[in-house]
Amino acid sequence: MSTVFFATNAVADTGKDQVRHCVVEATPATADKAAPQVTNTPVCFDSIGAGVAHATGGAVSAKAAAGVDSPDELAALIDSTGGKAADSVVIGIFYDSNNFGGGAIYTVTAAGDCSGGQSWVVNNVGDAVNDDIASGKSYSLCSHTVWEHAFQYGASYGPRITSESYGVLDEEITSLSFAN
Ligand SMILES: [Ca+2]
Repeated sequence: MSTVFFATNAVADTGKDQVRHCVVEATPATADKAAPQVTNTPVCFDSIGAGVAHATGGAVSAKAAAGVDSPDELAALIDSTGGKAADSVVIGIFYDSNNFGGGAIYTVTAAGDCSGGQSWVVNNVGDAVNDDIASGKSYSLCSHTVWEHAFQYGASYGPRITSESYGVLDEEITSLSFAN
């Protein structure tokens, strides 16, 4: 299992309920699963605002995002940046419950969007949100597929641009993939 590291100002996780939002940088998908795989470690925060500020490289300030508590507000904030961050784009936002409820708990960024056949993976979502995600939206020309196990193994659901539920994979999701 991977270790989750906490950024300065973040409150240490004492249980899944404590973490409000984790952010991870997706890695380029590789055609050969036997090739060496990179698993980026999520950075977790105790508020959506801090997480969104980190995810957008400051394009959305923590102050602007601090009061955001609904998916619509969060999406509007991300849209206001055109999906842009300092050196990456937001390609996915995931929620604790079905129908984008229960709070946005996970943001995925990448070095670019899903145009031109570019695809991205999160090989392991990390301990803080493992088997916890239950709905999600993708951005930046991406659709997303969710997977039961790490490294895109096991059962899958998708691709979907937006998914209010993942059926039997709700709260079973351990890895993600993104493509146009
Ligand atoms: Ca799983």
